[in-house]
Amino acid sequence: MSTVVLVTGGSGLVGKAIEHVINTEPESSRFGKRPGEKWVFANSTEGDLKDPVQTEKLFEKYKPTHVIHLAALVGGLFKNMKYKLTFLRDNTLINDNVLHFSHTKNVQKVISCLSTCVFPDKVTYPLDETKIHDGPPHESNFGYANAKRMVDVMNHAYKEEFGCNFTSAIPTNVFGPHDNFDLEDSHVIPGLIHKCYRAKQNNTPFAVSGTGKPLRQFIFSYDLARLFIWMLREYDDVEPVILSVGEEEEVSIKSVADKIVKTVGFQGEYKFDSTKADGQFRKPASNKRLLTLMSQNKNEQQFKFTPFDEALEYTVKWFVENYNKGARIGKVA
Ligand code: NAP
Ligand code: GFB
Repeated sequence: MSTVVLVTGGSGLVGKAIEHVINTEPESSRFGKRPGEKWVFANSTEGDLKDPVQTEKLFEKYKPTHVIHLAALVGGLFKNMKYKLTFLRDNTLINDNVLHFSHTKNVQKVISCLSTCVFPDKVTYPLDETKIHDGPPHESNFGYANAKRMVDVMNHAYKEEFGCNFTSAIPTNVFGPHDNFDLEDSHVIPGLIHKCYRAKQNNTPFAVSGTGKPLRQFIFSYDLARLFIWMLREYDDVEPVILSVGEEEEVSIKSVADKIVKTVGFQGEYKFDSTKADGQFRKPASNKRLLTLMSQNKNEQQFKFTPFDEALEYTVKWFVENYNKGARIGKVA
């Protein structure tokens, strides 16, 4: 039987990265396409996954054997703070429909995408896969985080009642080409790249939201894409896997902003707007389980993450080259 991999959310940051990797890695290599395999990258124009009728039609159209489920209402700290119910409801509906039709249409395997913000706010660090349900998530994104947490609960319930092979991946903050570079609603790296670029163009100050003190771990979207493909090929357990760089790679927002200033080549006034929220102070996650699992395959080399500075330079270059050619820059005054 042939393999059809349906990637929901295929037009987004992570979906585009998986498409890039699957089309550029050597065929049949660890992260490359396999013979006879068909990959489908669906976006919302193919069907609104909040709607069960449209979701069922998508599954009937492509008859996927495997699903990488990325589609979600996504946004940075400020969008999450503004639309808590919408994040909760839209993502709950999307996830319920995708898992329900994956089950009823006999999909062999589903990997759904969570986020390290699903973890409790008050918890011992580093985060690991055992701690997801140990307390409430940070209040800034409790709508999104609770909807995403429920995927792990559903995965276990689908396994226990129906024997489904559903699991989840938990990435840290992601960045790369095809990100959402909107000035208000985006995540910090694409938001600051766009703000810094505009400050340079317009000779205006570059304002970073918050104090710059919070810490984050960032993963380059192409690295994350490889890890999703690894999970699809080599991981068959319901328990989630954190997909992250090492704990020692945690960086402050200020240091990220400094690097963006340097990479964009901005030389004007640069300031922090501490009237704006900082969000969760930190959420360092351990990638120990990921590296242990990946190293079980003795035929393959150890996974190498792209150095942060290199990935940031690549992303800034992509943004500048695509600014007038379809990059998601949102509304610009
Ligand atoms: P993104 O760039 O905003 O892309 C979202 C994707 O979901 C798009 O393809 C979008 O389609 C699709 N989508 C949204 N609502 C939909 C709906 N109702 N029906 C069908 N498709 C819908 O997001 P991303 O950053 O790639 O995120 C991918 C996954 O990674 C998400 O599950 C997210 O929660 C997770 N994640 C992201 C980050 C991060 O830092 N970005 C961190 C951790 C986890 P259209 O293009 O047609 O709107
Ligand atoms: O990427 P971000 O929004 O995600 O980063 P979170 C927020 C941090 O960057 C805060 C600072 O400390 C902000 O004060 N920051 C500085 C900015 N300038 C900006 C800017 O221009 N835009 C943004 N967005 N932040 C999101 C969650 O949290 O991370 C989501 O809300 C999701 O649910 C995602 O899980 C991965 O790490 O704070």
